[in-house]
Amino acid sequence: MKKILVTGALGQIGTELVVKMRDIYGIDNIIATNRSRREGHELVENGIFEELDVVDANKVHELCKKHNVDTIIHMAALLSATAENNPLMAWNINMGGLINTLEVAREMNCKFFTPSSIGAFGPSSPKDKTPQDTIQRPTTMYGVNKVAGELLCDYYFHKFGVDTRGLRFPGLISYTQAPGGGTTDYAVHIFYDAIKHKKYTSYINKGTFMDMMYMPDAVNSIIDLMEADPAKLKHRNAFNVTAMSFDPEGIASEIRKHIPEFTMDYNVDPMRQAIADSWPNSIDPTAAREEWGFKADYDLSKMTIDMLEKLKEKGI
Ligand code: VAH
Repeated sequence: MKKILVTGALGQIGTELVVKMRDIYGIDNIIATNRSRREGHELVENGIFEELDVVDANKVHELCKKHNVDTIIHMAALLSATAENNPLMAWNINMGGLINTLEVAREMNCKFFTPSSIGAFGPSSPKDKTPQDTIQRPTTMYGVNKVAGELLCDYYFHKFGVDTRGLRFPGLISYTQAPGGGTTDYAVHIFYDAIKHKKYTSYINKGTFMDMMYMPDAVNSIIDLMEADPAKLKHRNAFNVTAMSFDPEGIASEIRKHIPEFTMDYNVDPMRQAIADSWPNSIDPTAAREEWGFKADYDLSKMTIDMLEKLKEKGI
């Protein structure tokens, strides 16, 4: 990978991914793109930044040609809760953006990454240690987008030889850029409220277990997968990856080890609870471990320490 274009670069994953990739591959080799420019943002002011709405096929093509990219990291998409509130817009953006970027990858012979999600599984998928290869009948628009996206990326690999690779991400927790419109966002908000208010009201109910991962591990897994020997990949789109599985009570009790007075109550959001209930309690990342050496460095305890420390440094 020498010239890498990232879509959705100012999003929750993109923000940390671009910083890491600029550090590894050189600041002039990473083209950060986003639907809107945010003046003053470090990624906009330092390095190459372009405005790009991924539903504009011509603009996708124009920027990839202009910068002669050899790799596309396609992150721009609507997350599960936003998608469930706007299903047609989600289809247009999530699938329109994907086909536009895949087509340019085909024309320019680019390596290609886009994330899938545990949301690609549904109520009829095995709930615990969900296997890499199993039934995928999601009941959300986001899940439909992710399953269709996985199939489309595999198609572009088998039909056109595009080197497509993907990861089924769990909920991602980060302190740099808050997520927007996800179901697992509670696991980020809880840290901010614990520091600011010493209490949090969870919209996800107790006993609702979901896979989670700290953002540094997510960013490293994208880079490790993209650098992996293609001959070793039996799967491509997309690998199960996870670091931990917890419910709101689990993360609350870990936070309480550092903020003893922290309390939590519940005001369950029926829509996001229904989305969470349709997802696995835990997924099995064995294929990722065996095929390209996936590993996560942060467990719940280590992540909690780092999140609280970094958010306090930010002055939250
Ligand atoms: C969401 N954070 O909540 C995303 C993710 C597994 C969850 O796909 O929609």
